[in-house]
Amino acid sequence: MFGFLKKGLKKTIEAIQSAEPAKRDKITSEDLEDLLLEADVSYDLVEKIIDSLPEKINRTQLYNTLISLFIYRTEKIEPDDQKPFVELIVGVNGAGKTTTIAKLAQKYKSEGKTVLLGAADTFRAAAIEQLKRWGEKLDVPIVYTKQGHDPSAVAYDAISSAKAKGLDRVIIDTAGRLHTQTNLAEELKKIVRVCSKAMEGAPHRKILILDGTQGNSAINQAKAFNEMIAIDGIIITKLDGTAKGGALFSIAEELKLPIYYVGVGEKAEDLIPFDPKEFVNTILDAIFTEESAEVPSSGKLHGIDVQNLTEDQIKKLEKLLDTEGYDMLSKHFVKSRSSGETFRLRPSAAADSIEVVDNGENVLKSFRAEELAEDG
Ligand SMILES: Nc1nc2c(ncn2[C@@H]2O[C@H](COP(=O)(O)OP(=O)(O)OP(=O)(O)O)[C@@H](O)[C@H]2O)c(=O)[nH]1
Ligand SMILES: [Mg+2]
Repeated sequence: MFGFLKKGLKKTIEAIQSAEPAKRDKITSEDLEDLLLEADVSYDLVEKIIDSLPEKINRTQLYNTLISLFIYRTEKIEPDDQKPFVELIVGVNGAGKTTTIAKLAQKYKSEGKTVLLGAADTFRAAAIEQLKRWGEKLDVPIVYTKQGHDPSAVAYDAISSAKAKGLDRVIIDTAGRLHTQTNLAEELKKIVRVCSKAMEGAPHRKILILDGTQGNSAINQAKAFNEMIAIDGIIITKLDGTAKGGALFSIAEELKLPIYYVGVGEKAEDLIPFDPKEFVNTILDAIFTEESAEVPSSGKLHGIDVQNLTEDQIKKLEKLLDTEGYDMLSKHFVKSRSSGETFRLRPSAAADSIEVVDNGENVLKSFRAEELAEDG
């Protein structure tokens, strides 16, 4: 698996290296700004990153800043609790939904799970055919109907069939485009409702597929889908075909949703679990001479996973920061109300706290982890 992501990020790495060809042990904030923009990190985020770092930045400092962008809340979902575990796949047309479904099916099969596909993209006949071909190729059963028929009925039948057969997983394909956006929203909401009628709690995971070649412009699209049906997580496709890999930073920070996998090719095996550490280190390898950075511990402080704060803990942190004169800009950055400066939030396992640090890595304020405890 190692090196897989590096291959998928080839074009992004080339873009970074074309902006800043020479590797070094420290990078100036000006050069960093150029290469982040080149990799399609959004302008707003680049500004925040630069403001929170010193003039000359080493690998550890940049690692800490970039990794913190992936502190999103991930609901713990235990697929094996539910049988079948139902996943609904949504996204605009051409994003890579059907291909990703094939990749997921292949992955689950290789883990010894039984899988059934639901062809609820009944908008185009070709869509049903495409999923059927994948089903045959991967030897996975598929529930489908004729073009133009009710997609919700397909979802219902797929779940019922998997229940009757005692299968482990159901993956449901949907249409990316209907006649209008309102039609699409209504259709998706209906599919979700009908899934829960077929099985309580279904769909267990609503996954949005984003086309990686769209970079940052995929963010608004994602927000629209999130408003329609509350997405659980994201898969980003076609990372192999784009220099815009840096957009993953802005996507993670803007949407506050986990990225489950990334697609790095057209074949069924070209899907890799997204590991923020590997992602950040792959980018940093293109910039710094230093081989690896000191990695901050992501251990649990007082039972609080500082890399993965709950909404409740974030609210508490926000209140504490407010009392101290800071406004929380996101889960990773704060702004001082008195000076207007932007600072970074840093989890510190050593100090058992979450710290506000300036661009010289000086700790301005520190909040003990226990202050964020659920009923503390
Ligand atoms: N290079 C590359 N191509 C991909 C990847 N994922 C999907 N594709 C290609 O993108 C194109 C569109 O993929 P589909 O899976 O048909 O997309 P879709 O979202 O189902 O599209 P509609 O059914 O039209 O809504 C196909 O040519 C895929 O082979 C990827 O990770 N890398
Ligand atoms: Mg499709």
